[in-house]
Amino acid sequence: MEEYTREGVAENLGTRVIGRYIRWHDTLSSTNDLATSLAEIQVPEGTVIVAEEQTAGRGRMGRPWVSPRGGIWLSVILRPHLPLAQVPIVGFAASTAVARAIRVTTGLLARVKWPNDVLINGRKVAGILAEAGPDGEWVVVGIGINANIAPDDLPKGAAHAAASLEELLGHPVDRGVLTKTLLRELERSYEELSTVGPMATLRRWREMADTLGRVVRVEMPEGALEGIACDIDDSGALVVRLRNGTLQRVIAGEIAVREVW
Ligand code: BT5
Repeated sequence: MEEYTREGVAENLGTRVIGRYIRWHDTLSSTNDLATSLAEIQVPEGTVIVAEEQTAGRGRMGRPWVSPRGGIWLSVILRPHLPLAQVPIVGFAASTAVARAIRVTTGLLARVKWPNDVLINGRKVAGILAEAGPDGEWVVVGIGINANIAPDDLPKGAAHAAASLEELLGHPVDRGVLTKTLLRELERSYEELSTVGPMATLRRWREMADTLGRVVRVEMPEGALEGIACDIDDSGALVVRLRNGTLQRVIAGEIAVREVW
């Protein structure tokens, strides 16, 4: 087992940018809180903040993220030189990196769900919270992976049943190895986005997508709709084909898969 410590993760990491500085904390309110304040004071790109546990972990739209000991809770500070409209693609690059790292480390078939969830057999094992500064000058990518967490310590009644990798594997996952693999995969995804561009990122995301081609119900701030999730467009919006054939772009919302119309 690789030790799950700052030194263990930093040793032979081999990345150029992601993880060149790693800050390790026992307890934080939220790694995204610390990372966003550090991003504002010009801390170098690629700095990673890890916490063994979070007391106020956050999801999207102010939702709580349950983060007890045993999980992987970290944030990465990025300074992407991307047009503002392409900043959301960073979240897609991150979710494909998380899914790949889980696949490589555990052999479990992790898939991505719009916008940035990671599911295994329809159960949520990881979530990503990307928060951008003014003009997209910095982006903090917060990643939560339910690594070694007992089922009783995960939330019940969530939109997607939560699961931990330990529960799905039947044994604990090596968090040191998984975190190293994750940082390497993130570097690869981020470099591809920065050099090749968003189309390459979105192509990878589509290959690992859980929801495309299925009937979904979308809950949005302005109401709900149902249709077939047919694609994501260049800006990362979900394209839904309604029953009458119209295509509708969804920028923010929750999707749930339905078996039938
Ligand atoms: C997310 O939000 O999925 C983004 C989660 C990001 C967490 C990381 S941990 C490191 C960094 N620091 C932070 O404070 N956050 C990031 P969303 O799609 O809004 O999902 C939130 C919903 O998932 C909640 O309303 C619950 O229903 C459910 N949930 C909460 N904790 C969970 C967990 N540990 N596993 C699975 N589902 C969970």
